[in-house]
Amino acid sequence: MKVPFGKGTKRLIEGTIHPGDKCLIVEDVVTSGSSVLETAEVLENEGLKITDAVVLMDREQGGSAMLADRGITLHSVISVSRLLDVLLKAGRIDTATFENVERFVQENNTYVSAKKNGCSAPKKSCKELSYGARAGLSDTHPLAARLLKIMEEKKSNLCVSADVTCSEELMEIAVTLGPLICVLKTHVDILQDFTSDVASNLKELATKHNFLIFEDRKFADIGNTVKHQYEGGLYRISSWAHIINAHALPGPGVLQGLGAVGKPLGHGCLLIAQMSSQGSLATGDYTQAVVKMAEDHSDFVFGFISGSKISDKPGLVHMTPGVQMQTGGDGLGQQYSSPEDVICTKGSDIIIVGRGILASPDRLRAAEEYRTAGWESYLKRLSQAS
Ligand code: S5P
Repeated sequence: MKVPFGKGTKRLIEGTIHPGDKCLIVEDVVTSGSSVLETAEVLENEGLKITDAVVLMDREQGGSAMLADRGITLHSVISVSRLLDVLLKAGRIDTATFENVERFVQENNTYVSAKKNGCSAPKKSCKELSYGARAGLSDTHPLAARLLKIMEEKKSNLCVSADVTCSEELMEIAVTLGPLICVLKTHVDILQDFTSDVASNLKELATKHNFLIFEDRKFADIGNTVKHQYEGGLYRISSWAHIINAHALPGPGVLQGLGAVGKPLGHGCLLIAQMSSQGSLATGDYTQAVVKMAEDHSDFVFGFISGSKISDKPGLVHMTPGVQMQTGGDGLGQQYSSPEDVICTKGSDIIIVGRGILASPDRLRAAEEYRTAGWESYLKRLSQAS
């Protein structure tokens, strides 16, 4: 369609045209959608109406959203994420290949819908907002705003994962590393000696050193059960944790149950959209469905546990576990990426570091190294975007 044919009438479009007729565009592959759009413009100049296009493969790099904003619905036989899912399930590609291609697709999405994001420019020219600027946006959840402000004030996008089994050690971590971190993540159910004093001491230290407490409970049950698990039992999590997380697997009921307890207290929830462990099933269509669930429950969900940035909404916070200076694994399925890769390349906001710091003979020094690495990667990302 781009140049006149060498044969026949040498016109761009051959045959009889009745202005006002509908015309369907058929294409093999759509990436940015520009080729379909160019074709549509030529046809529309001849008086034809274009409302739909059929494509064999949607590479999901912004074409569908761009065409939708221009009134053309794209129908694809298969999408790249569906293809990846099928290949992974059939054992034709491994998890690393799956994740590399998925990341490539996300990072090379060329379009941000004007309707969804209030920005009609191609994604790459949209300005990257600072943590502080995102804190001030009107649709940022108050807890996300508080967290983003802490990050800006303390120049820290480091969350320490305090996976220890003794409460004295937990307190020592909070006292020593508190000034360097934006979030302290706990697994309270691995403590051998939990008492309510642990919770109240943690709360005091969080106020003193200006960090938030995140209980990594990974709720994943029906609404009524998670409501009890969050509010009651031995740990009374809702009385001391600012942040919790949940799997989206049970459906929105899990958020209704948790929200009934957490919302009146001003707490917030992260949805687990991807996991750092090898062979995780939280990929592709599942991850996309989690993003939608988060966006539909923005009065309680303020972000994600994910390997990379998966939503363009600047009010949502992305927290990434599986971080160490040395990439590799732990022999039990954990997979590590570096702070620079997570923050700068994958566009996440917060690094979650456990054994990278806890296993060091000098935890304070290690935490400072991770804080610096995370913060410098964030500054690099900002400077690359401007
Ligand atoms: O996908 C995930 C999600 C989480 S919250 N992968 C994870 O590793 N985590 C948690 O992050 C995990 O439960 C642990 O508390 C921490 C990672 O610890 P590390 O020692 O491997 O850094």
